Amino acid sequence: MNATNLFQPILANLDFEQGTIDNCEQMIVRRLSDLQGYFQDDEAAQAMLEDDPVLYRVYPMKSCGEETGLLVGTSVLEPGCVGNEYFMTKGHSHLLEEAPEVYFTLSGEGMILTETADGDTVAQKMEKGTIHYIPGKWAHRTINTGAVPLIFFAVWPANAGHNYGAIKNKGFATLVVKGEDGPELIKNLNYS
Ligand code: PAN
Ligand code: ZN
Repeated sequence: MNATNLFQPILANLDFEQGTIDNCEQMIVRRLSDLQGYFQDDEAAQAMLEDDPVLYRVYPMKSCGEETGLLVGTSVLEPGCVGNEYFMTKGHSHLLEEAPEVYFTLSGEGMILTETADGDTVAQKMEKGTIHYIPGKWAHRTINTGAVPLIFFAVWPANAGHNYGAIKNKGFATLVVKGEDGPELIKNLNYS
């Protein structure tokens, strides 16, 4: 078969320190202003908006265009808090509900919250070397509970798509907050 009729293999390099991928489609930057309404302590969030810190960046590796293939990307989630809530990603489920995903933690410390539509939560600690298999239908969010960037590598189906609406509206049933002795999981009283 003629190789020119096939999707072409792609090569990229991952910088393990920075979490960047050089052959990157288009870096996504999420600042605090992109997550308005996501944190419980709105007063604290408003006060931080002047600086509008970067919460995370996503580096999607260039795709070969295979629609039923896989997408690959890294996420770099900065350390910090809004009130007592750690910096976190928006969180989403996949538009193609049954689409799963794998996260592989490269560095830093954090949590991955996976949650069903009914609010059943599974929280796992993320640290260098942990692999997280997220089955289809589970919404997922990552939280940086450490003092350095949380960097992880992700692989998901190219046709998965992202559904942010449900999480934006109702949040996650569980929150990860900074307690006296470190991260604590608490019930989200505003969860609807
Ligand atoms: C990840 C996430 C990334 C950013 O690549 O998209 O960590 O999180 P949000 O998309 O929730 O802002 C992934 O889960 N892709 O499917
Ligand atoms: Zn995902």
